[in-house]
Amino acid sequence: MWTRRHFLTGTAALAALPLPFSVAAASGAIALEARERSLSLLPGTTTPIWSYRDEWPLVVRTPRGAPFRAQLTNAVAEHTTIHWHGIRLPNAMDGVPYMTQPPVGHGESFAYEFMPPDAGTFFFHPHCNTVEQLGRGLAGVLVVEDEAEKDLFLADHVVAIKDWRLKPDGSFDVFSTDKGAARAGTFGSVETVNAKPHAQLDALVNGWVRLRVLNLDVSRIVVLALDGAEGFVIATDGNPLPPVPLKAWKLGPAMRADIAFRMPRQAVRLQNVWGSKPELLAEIALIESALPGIGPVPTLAPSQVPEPDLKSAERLTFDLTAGHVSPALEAYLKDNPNVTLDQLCLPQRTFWAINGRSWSGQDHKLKPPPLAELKRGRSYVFELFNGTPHPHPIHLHGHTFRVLRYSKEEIVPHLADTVLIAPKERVEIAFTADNPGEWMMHCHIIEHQETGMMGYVTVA
Ligand SMILES: [Cu+2]
Repeated sequence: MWTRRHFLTGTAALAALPLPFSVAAASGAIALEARERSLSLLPGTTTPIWSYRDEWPLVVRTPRGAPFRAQLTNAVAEHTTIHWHGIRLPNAMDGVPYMTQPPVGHGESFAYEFMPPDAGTFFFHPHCNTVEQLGRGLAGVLVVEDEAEKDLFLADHVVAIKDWRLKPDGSFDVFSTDKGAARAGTFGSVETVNAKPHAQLDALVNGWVRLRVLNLDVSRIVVLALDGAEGFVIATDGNPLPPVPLKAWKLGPAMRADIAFRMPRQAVRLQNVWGSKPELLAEIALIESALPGIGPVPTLAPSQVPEPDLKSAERLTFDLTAGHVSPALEAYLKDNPNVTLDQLCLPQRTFWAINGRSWSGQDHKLKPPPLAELKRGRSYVFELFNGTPHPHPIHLHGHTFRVLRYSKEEIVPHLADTVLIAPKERVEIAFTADNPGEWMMHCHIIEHQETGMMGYVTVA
């Protein structure tokens, strides 16, 4: 059998190695210093991004089931924390300021330590003033590796999608507008993949390629398709599933998909087919090889997420609605695009709600009652209904859920930590509430989160 190791002795060895900006966190704590650094995103300009290390995107690799330690030091002017998105970890490590830990002020430090129970593609980001902190670049990719997977793919590439709100001189523009926050989000002006217009990758002909695609943007939805090879979705939000042929796979903000394909004797393009014409996300160039072109799609071992008991599960409904913006006001704003809500002197910037309740704000200092109190060990079905005219990617902390069904669309049931819900769509997710604590549930279009589409559930 051809394995990655055979190639490490040959001249093509480099193609099989992880990307150069990967950091292995196998021993000791990885140092993450949140501070301003400079990155060129627009030709001839530099942007004062915020990042955790000198590399962007930062990719941290760590083994599954072994202690992972990260030391956050805050060298930015406001408080911050790190949320480890999608990792089933103890509540105290979840990185939600005021709720699970004190905020980490300027000059302060915080030690995160947990054992990632599942291998897969995850990421991390702040959970306060997120539209601005994540907007400025504070994010990292966390690849949890399983020993058994290491020879399955000859190329293993990260594809990190993130847009930036930049002025022509490379400086940051305002991160949020009322117009965007009250609708589909305020979009970036510069679209990037791995901080470039598109990612340029390579792979050995006939070798199996794994693309770890992450939507790190705060607003944009992409639809993945492959041109030049037959692709398969092999994991969703880090969780393996039996290979599903890739036709058009939707990723809202915070969602991930691992894509596998066998490298043909031609370049392969990963595209975003959301709009009217396909947009290039990544180009995978070929490296000649004498590999045989046979064998099935490599399959990953399933993650050890407890299966919910659907027969005994309690059913709870969550309605996603507009908050303080009435349909009449919405129509007025549409007709008067230059009028902002600030000019209308509304009491607070609250546009969205879950079950009629809005929890807005850039941090979580003032805590409302929970959306639901769950019993530890019990199975739940959450029915999420989107009564708004915009899609919402809803993220639940601390648990991985099974996406059971959509009311308006055929889907492949799969595991996820974030589920994208189209307008007027009703989605059912199920999970076992096995992780005690207070867990955020919110939209990951960050402006929606910060203007009301945010809540939490308790598990006790
Ligand atoms: Cu939303």
